Amino acid sequence: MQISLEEQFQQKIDQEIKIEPKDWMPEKYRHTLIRQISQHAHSEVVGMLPEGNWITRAPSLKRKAILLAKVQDEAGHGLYLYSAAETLGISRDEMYEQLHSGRAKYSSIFNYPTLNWADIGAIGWLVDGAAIMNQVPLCRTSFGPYARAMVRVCKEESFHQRQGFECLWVLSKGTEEQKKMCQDAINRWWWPCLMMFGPKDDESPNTMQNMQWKIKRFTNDALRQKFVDMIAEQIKLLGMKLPDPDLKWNEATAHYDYGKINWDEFWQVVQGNGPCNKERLAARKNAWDEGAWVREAATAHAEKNQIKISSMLHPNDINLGS
Ligand code: FAQ
Repeated sequence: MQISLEEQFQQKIDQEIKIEPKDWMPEKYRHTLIRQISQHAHSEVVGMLPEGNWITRAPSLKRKAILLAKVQDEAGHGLYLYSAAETLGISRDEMYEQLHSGRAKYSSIFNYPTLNWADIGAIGWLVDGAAIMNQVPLCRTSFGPYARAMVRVCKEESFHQRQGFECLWVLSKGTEEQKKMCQDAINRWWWPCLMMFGPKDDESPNTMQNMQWKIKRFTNDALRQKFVDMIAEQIKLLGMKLPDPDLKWNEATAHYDYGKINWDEFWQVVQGNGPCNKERLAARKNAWDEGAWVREAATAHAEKNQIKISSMLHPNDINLGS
């Protein structure tokens, strides 16, 4: 019996065979992967900005070294992800253009400000914690290059989360003022972190198809719940509180119940009206403009090398002969 290309494609996915760049794939699969991977890459790169804000003001050399390493890791994640997206037939310049023109999204979380040092701990513990919860299942996503990139990303994110927790741990055992800073940062980052997982399942247009294609392994709400369950336990060790009066262990479901998320705020931020959207985009565009000379110099250097290599070659050198 003859089956269509689309059916063969779905069969491969159902059998857990990875889809590779040169394999046949439905255009919608290619398109949704370019959308998700490029937005993920943009998030890593824009995500360097809130933390970069504190590199020069880190409270000690040790904290500065840790933060520098973390921010560099995020740049690396962006590069692996841009490379994975390029295998689907989009150029890096096109992806940057989509970011700079506002056509491509990046994670809502990076549109919030880092007001004090405790925010750096909260980003590591909560933002990287949410990122890992979402990204560990992506190591098994159906598209090979994305899945392989995520393996290394997740190893590094796990170090990021631990350093964030340790940073808050020190503050939570410090002076009254340090304890207050720690609680204040947790209060400000908690709800935006829950929003990172995306809209509720019944308002998420992409989830159903993405689950069938095994791009996503869990729905937005399922991952959000896992995150709440993890953090509700970890925060006990810090002796701090999550800013949610409705947070309560539910014996019947064996999960924590939690309060209502402000979805209006989420969509406002996604649509460009969050506290730092304009500043973040302006910083990225500025980096692109200021980097023009580097791109030109690198291209000229590559072209010069190419000429040198081809002029060094004599026809005899490449005659493999009979
Ligand atoms: N922010 O139908 P769904 C990190 C958009 S990396 C902005 O549910 P989908 C590392 C969504 O794009 C963090 N937009 O969409 C780090 C779609 O719009 P579109 C990034 C959002 O794709 C840590 C629309 O809403 N991680 O943190 C958001 O099935 C510390 C409808 O949504 C990834 O990108 C949002 N939060 O599920 C770096 C992971 N949520 O495109 C520095 C990979 C949803 O149709 C420091 N991505 N939207 O116009 C994913 O897993 C998925 O794309 C979701 C969204 C779960 C984000």
